[in-house]
Amino acid sequence: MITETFEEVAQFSKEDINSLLSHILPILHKEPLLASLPKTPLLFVGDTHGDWEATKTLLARYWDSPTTFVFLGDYVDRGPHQIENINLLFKLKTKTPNRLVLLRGNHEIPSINRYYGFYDEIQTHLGNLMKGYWDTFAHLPLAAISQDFKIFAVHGGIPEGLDQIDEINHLPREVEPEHPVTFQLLWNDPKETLKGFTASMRGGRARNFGLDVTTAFMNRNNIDLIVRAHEVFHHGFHEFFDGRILSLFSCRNYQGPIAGKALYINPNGDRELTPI
Ligand SMILES: [Mn+2]
Repeated sequence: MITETFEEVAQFSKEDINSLLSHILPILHKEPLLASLPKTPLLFVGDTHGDWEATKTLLARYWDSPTTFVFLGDYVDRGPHQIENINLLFKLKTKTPNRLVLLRGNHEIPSINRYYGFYDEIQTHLGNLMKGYWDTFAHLPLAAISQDFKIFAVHGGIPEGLDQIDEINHLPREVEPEHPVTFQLLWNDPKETLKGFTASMRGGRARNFGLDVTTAFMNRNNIDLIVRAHEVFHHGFHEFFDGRILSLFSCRNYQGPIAGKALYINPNGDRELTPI
């Protein structure tokens, strides 16, 4: 029963977490940075930011079916149960690595954790464990591809300078992402009415990207849909570029209530937005 894992994670000691981090690292290390999704039903989940009730609700709803879960990153910072949220996902990844894919978000980065809360949560409640989390974050996959459903999944968006998506497998595994392609996969945003790539309000090396570069990327990589997260939408989702991109937000509170959504893909490839 998956609820037993929920209860186990809620009781974790510092020693349990140290053990978990030592077990997950070799599993992630041998998996590629571009995850290949199996031909099963898929559930895509957007930012959860410590809303482990949302995470548990979605896991419990689909766990007893042959669904593969694709979490799109941003598990920690900001929300009320960041530690339980990330530990639950890491625990399930170690127990059943083929059941879930945990993409890296821009909040699975040391400089961001120091600013937005996860570092303080860990230091306050558990002491010196951050290196273990940060080493693990560096091994999370940066994107996922479903060849069967022609879906590309990523936390932020398409980056400038990425021609073929399997080039993602050659990116370095960096604790603090410096490679411009890695950085942009985690940080970029689509913008209607824009052409090409332009500077982003998010600063740094983040970019906004337009319909033209999105269409070109999808055509040369044989993609029908890009699923991403990274932006707050109060109905839990937003479509960009005539439905070429679906943005998901799956936590239920973020500076006010959110009607969080996840995306379920059934075996025929039909899409269904599921409330949390
Ligand atoms: Mn984000």
